[in-house]
Amino acid sequence: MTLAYLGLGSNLGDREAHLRRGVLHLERRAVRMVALSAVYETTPWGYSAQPPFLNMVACVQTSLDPFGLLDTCLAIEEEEGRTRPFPNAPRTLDIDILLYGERIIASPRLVVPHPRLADRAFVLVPLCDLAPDLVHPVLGISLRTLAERTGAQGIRRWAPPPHWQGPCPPQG
Ligand code: PH2
Ligand code: MG
Ligand code: MG
Repeated sequence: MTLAYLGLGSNLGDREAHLRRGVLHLERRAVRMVALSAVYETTPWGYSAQPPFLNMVACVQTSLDPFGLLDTCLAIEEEEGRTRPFPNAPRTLDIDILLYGERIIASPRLVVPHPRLADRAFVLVPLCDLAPDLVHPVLGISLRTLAERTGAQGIRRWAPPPHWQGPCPPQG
């Protein structure tokens, strides 16, 4: 079993429902929730002509290997109706592997730690709710320090850490 951190984001449709259903779907697929961050409303990073995001981070324990976990995340995104008309397009649900134990992976399909983790306040701020003292396995710098370096701009706490349980509600 490995402890991993997943970043969830949504900026289309019922954003909170997509995050919630993402968490509930993960729990049905060999992924046990250990802790959820608060939910943050965040200014779009990169392609900015799109609606604001809700972002959060889940700490999970899983028996899936990193590529199995990646396939699981992609399958759940698809179930939530995600389409990919162009890079960084608005999306119903995005689930990214941020960290997978201490593993460092650089393959064409998957790079872990997430390659843009250190630049992204929308990931680092919720990550610091859960593991501020964790050290980035490549950079050797704590997540707290990385978060401080971003200035944490455009990040607004939107809701406390949720307690989502039970059956996955129907989409719609
Ligand atoms: N995801 C991106 C690009 N930009 N900006 C915010 N605020 N939140 C995101 O989740 C996000 C983004 C690519 O995955
Ligand atoms: Mg992403
Ligand atoms: Mg993604």
